[in-house]
Amino acid sequence: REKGRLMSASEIERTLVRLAHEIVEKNDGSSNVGLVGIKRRGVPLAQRLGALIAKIEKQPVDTGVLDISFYRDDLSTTGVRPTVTPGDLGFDVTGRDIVLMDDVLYTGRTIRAALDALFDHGRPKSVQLLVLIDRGHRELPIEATFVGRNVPTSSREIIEVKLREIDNDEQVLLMEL
Ligand code: 3GP
Ligand code: 5GP
Ligand code: MG
Repeated sequence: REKGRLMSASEIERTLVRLAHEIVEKNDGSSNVGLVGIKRRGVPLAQRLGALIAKIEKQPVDTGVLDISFYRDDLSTTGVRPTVTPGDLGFDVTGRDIVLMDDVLYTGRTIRAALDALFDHGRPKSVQLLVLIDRGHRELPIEATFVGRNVPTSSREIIEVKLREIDNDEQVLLMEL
């Protein structure tokens, strides 16, 4: 059941423009920055932010992909445990200031697994985290460096992130089970 729209297409676009400027500001430009999108919806976010930063700084930005699959884990409260499948990331992360990106931050388990995967690929100089939506309910000491929107949720609520590259639709909805 839909409870409301959190972001329209133009709000998503403006938020990404703001986040691109925040990344450039924090990293004193973009020359050592590398963007890494996590699995499905983190990937178009990384590509779009890469294009926005390239436009601001007038130089291309390395952009890569981390592939993460979910396997059952009966010990975890959600019934799934994020596990990482190795593969080519797209560029060498060693010595770089890496900005990991995902659509929604929830318990933090995906990010924990993504950090493991990232360090299997090399040794970054620093790792920052960007999420479009932080919905709270962390189960690990993980926080995002850059946040599109903080949305306090109940555990029965779900954020539906729709991106045109994947969903043929572009908006963020708050749903209730
Ligand atoms: P995405 O990462 O491509 O956006 O986790 C697998 C997919 O299920 C994710 O796709 C995510 O969008 C979607 N999803 C929606 N609600 C939840 C949720 O509460 N937990 C998890 N783990 N995934 C969810
Ligand atoms: P975590 O590992 O932090 O619990 O969950 C983060 C991952 O699960 C993200 O990759 C995200 O796609 C997915 N996720 C968790 N909760 C939600 C939600 O409410 N909506 C969406 N779209 N994805 C979610
Ligand atoms: Mg995701």
